[in-house]
Amino acid sequence: MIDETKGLFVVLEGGEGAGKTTQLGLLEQWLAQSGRRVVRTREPGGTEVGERIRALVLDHGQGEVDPRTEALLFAASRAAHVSQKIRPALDAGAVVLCDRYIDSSLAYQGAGRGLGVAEVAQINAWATEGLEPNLTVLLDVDPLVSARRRASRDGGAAGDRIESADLAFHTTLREAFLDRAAAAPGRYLVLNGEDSVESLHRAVRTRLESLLSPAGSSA
Ligand code: Z5A
Repeated sequence: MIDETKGLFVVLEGGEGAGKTTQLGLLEQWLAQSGRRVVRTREPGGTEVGERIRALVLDHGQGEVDPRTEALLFAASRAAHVSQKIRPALDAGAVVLCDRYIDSSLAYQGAGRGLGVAEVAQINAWATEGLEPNLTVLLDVDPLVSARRRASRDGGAAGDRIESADLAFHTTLREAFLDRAAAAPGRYLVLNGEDSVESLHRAVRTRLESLLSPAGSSA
C-alpha cells in the first residue's frame, strides 16, 4: 500500500554490512544538493524513546532478551518513529530515508528467531497504522561477504549481540528479505550489494528520479 502523504518514504534493507549506511549517505547528499528536503533516520531508533530501545536490545550487557520481547521492543520503537518523525516529515513533503523498517523485523524476528512472519507483520501493521514505504531498496549480499566486511570494518572485533549469530541464521535472513521483495516487486528495488558503491548509487538514483516530482513542485 502506498500511503497518501506528500513526501516519499524510502527504506534501505539487507543483512549486516550490506552497505546500507554507505548508500544512505550518498543518497542524502545527492537529494540535498538537488534541493530536496531530506530526513535521514534509522531503526531501531530515530526518536528519543527509540534510541533508548536500541540500547536495550542491541548492546551487550543487558542480559538475555527473549524473541517475543525483542519483537515487541522493535515494534514499539517503530510506532514512536512513525508517529513522531516519519509521518510528520512525509506530511511536510520530505523524502524520508530510513535505515531498516518492518522487513527487518519480519526477517530477524519472524524468520530468524522463528516467531512467524505473519505474526510479526500483524503487530507491525498495528504499530505503524499500516504505513508502508513507497520504495524499499534491498541490498542483497552473500552472508559470508558481509561477515568479512564487518570484520574488516571493526578491525576483527566481535559484533554486537545479534551479529554474533551464525551463518545459517544469516542465510535465513537473506531468504526472508528476498521473499518479501518477490511478493511485491513493484515496491522493491533488489540490487546485488556486491556491485561497486558507485554503480549501486546510480541504480538507486535512477529509480528515485522516476518516483520524484521535480524539486520545488507541489505535486
Ligand atoms: N534489527 C532487528 O533484529 N529487527 C528490526 O526490526 C530492526 C533491526 C530494525 C541493527 O543494526 C541491528 O538490529 C541489526 C538488525 C537488528 N542486527 N544486528 N546486528 P545496525 O542498524 O546498527 O547495523 P546494520 O544494519 O547491521 O548495519 P551495518 O553493520 O552498519 O551495515 P551497513 O550499514 O549495511 O553497511 P555499511 O556500514 O555501509 O558497510 C559495511 C562495510 O562494507 C563498510 O566497511 C563499507 O565501506 C563496506 N562497503 C559498503 N558498500 C560496499 C560495496 N558495495 N562494496 C564493498 N564494500 C562495501
